[in-house]
Amino acid sequence: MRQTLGAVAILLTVSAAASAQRSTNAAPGWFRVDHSARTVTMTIAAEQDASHISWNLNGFMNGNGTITVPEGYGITINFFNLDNLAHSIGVLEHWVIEPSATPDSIPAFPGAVSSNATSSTGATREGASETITFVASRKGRYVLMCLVPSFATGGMWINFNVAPGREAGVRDDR
Ligand SMILES: [Cu+2]
Repeated sequence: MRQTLGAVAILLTVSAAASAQRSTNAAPGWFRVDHSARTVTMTIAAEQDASHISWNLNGFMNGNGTITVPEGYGITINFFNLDNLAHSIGVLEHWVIEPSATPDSIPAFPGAVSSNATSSTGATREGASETITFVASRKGRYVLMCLVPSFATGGMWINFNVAPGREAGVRDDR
């Protein structure tokens, strides 16, 4: 398991450097789209940033990144917790004004939330991983976030768009 997590950390570091361009969709190493199979597979890590102050998802936080997937595609999110607290992952309806400190655990699509997602003790633990799969069946604006209370308000959320057509990628607004 340690070797697996180490490989993920290296992959994320390399892909972050390679996708430094701003405000355009990119396909970093942790994001794979297969248009013939109509699937998108991504690796998302919960971790601390370089200053070890804030929580983030693949280095993104507070909506400064946007994942776009095509409507109707099967989505697989391989979630790794590289932090020392329990974290979770889920796709929820986009909030109207600001993130909630106590989000509900109702995903936007069946299956689009990790287990015990709102529990600060029962969510995905340090060093653990979980895979969620769902069909992005409705176009629209959603959020990919940690559902542990107060973590989204602490930064652990990014935008998750389901677009009509074949648009797919990751936009970096950091
Ligand atoms: Cu979290």
